[in-house]
Amino acid sequence: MKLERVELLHVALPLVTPFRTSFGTMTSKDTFLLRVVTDVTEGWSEFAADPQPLYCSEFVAGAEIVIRDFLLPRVAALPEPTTALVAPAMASVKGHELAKAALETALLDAELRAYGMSFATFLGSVHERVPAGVSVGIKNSVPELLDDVERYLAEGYVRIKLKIEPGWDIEPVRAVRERFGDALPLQVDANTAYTLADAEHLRGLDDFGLLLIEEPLEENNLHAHARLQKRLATPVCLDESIHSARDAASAIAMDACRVVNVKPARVGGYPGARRIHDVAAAHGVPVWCGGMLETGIGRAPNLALAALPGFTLPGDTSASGRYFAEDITEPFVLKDGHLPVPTAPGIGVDPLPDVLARFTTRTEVLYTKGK
Ligand code: OSB
Ligand code: MG
Repeated sequence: MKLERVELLHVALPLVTPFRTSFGTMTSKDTFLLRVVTDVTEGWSEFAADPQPLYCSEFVAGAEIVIRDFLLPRVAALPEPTTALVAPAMASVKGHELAKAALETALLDAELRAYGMSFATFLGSVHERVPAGVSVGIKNSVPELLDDVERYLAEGYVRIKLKIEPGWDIEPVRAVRERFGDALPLQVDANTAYTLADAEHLRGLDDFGLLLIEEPLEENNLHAHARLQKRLATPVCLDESIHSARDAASAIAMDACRVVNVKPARVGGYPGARRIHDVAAAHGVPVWCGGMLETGIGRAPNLALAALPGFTLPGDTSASGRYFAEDITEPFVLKDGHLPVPTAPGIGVDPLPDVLARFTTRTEVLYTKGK
């Protein structure tokens, strides 16, 4: 497999409803897709972060530079850009896991398409469909939140995650429990909005039988999360703080988390995500697949990952319609609360050319062989 061309397509897809978290409000998914062309086939991926570095330190414009100026020259110098060689070739560039994940995933897609092998087979997935949870943003009022949760439950979602922040935590959780009962699988995500000084307040959440509280404290502060876990019955789950299997091993050893949210992009790609799954499984720690409001291009391989045996909790892998009126692939549709794991070669989906053209705002050629 020879690398011939790499294109970057900026896309902007309006969200069906604004998504508010403790770090900001998103009204559209603005990111880029990578299209790699080899002498055999092509491959696609989606950069997972946003135009602003508010969820994580990486952002769209920065990632474009990192891929073009630092990652691609290293990958293009390889005899073949196969997955086994690509990650080691990029390793001398510090950090930038989401940028690395985008390039690695597009190349892996091309490689697997050449073999006729799906992501699910490559990763070792064991399920044909995965249960779907939904992440519900911060709302202006509790009645508005209850209406949204009711609608998602009517659509079939099997687990609800509420975004929380100081001033929007105990009250919405209590209201959802009162309205929908104790049996509803329910969890919360603070996206780093609290400090250890809030431990007593967060202990108030222990009354509600939550599955977990996700990333309550600052990113990468495993020590503080371990101290908080000592004071909470609710399992702490880490998202932002886990960038590698080593991080997962440290966090589990310190009891800084009892659950891990695995986002392939945040950990540098799918092989890295698989390693976190393996480390967690070896410790009996459940994992689930997070999301970044991906289009179908990013969602498809996430569903394959979510079908690994250690993904024992429902993920944030929701249907296309939860995000977009129109997706750039054939839409993922919920059936009995589940989404199908793609079976076609590679990521298993392709952009719909006319829809992609309509949502593309700018295209850059990052690499052409021989130039
Ligand atoms: O913290 O899990 C998060 C979306 C964007 C950035 C960070 C997060 C989220 C979500 C939604 O919670 C996940 C999804 O539905 O894709
Ligand atoms: Mg999160």
